[in-house]
Amino acid sequence: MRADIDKDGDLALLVGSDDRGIVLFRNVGTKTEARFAEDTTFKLDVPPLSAPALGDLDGDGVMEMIVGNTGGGAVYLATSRR
Ligand SMILES: [Ca+2]
Ligand SMILES: [Ca+2]
Repeated sequence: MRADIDKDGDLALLVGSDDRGIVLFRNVGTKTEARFAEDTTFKLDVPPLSAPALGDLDGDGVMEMIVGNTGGGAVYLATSRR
């Protein structure tokens, strides 16, 4: 899925993997000519074969993440304002 997770105006990719949790690819190109590179500092341990989804579930203007997985469960990850 694509989202502007760092609010700098360009989109990043959050991708579920089979054994590496959620992998983040940041746009290291431009807004009009995107080029994605993995952010190896991003670590999010979730069950195998997970799939992320982002949305503002509680309407506070900050996105939360829900991660579905093959076990039929889901992990809810809340963000916080700083
Ligand atoms: Ca961004
Ligand atoms: Ca929210």
